[in-house]
Amino acid sequence: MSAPLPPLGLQVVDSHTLGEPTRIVVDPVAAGWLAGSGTIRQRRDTFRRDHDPLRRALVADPRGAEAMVGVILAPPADPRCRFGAIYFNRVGYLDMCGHATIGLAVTLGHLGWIQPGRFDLETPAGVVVVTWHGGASASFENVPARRTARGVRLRCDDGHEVTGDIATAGLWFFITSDHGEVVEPASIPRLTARGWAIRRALEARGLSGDAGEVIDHVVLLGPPADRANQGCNFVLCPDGAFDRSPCGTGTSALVGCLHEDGALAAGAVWRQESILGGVYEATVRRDADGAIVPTVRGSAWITGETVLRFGADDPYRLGLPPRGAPGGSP
Ligand code: PYC
Repeated sequence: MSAPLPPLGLQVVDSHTLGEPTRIVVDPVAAGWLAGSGTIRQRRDTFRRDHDPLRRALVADPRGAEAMVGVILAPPADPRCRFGAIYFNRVGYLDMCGHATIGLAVTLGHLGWIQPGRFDLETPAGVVVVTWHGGASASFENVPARRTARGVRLRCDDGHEVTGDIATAGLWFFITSDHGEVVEPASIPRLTARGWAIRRALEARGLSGDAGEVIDHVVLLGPPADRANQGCNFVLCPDGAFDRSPCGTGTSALVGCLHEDGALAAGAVWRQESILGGVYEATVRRDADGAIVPTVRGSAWITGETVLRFGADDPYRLGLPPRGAPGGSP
């Protein structure tokens, strides 16, 4: 099969959630890329098989940006849901993304496609309950948070030892306070290097999610810069960029661990600061099965309503080639 090409023009709405960029494809042509039967997760997998080059066309250089997460909307399979969505970045797909879900709610509100209130969203990770509070404010009740390993000691290839937890809340995380770095903007290159060393150590130990998923997000915790908040984080994402926001799924996984440790009561608010100072407010509740269900609230702002152009003679209409490929970029 020949590689799919993007249409000559494609409508998108861009936003940032506390600095972390999201690109929502709102062009009706894109729903056709996810057409067919099956769950959003199954249709995402078919998109990956048949249309993957479109992913980099949308979010990699020169049209996208490092750290950008793209979202394509599609009709849900789950009758409870109003929308379905898939998430992706320059290097692959995300089963769920918190900052992009907040960006999605604000974008749908901006377009007049929703009114303030809640709707159910089918994601590859499961059903997420999204609330647009009006203006820039939105929240999502995530899929349950689960810790699968506690106090995991890793020896990194730079000789450093760290101890942390493996947890999930739509994505997989290694979460640690014991990393030996100062969590502040001046340390971002060191924190990035520490995050990669932890990822290599996880891989070397064969540690993964419970269905073999790569633990591809690393959360390094530190004290907050603002005493109104409870903690600060640096989150290394799979494409090597750091999350400019406090990471919606990472905050979900963290509050799940805190609740299990007895450090956060159900309903109490945890204010999670990002390395850049943006704040998410998170709470947890226990559902009828005892699962820990996190809710995260944050803010997003529209940055552009654009028609992306993919000229037929543009050598980079599918984005710059990936890292490691000839002429490639990160
Ligand atoms: O907010 O969940 C999140 C997220 C994941 C990767 C980047 N942001």
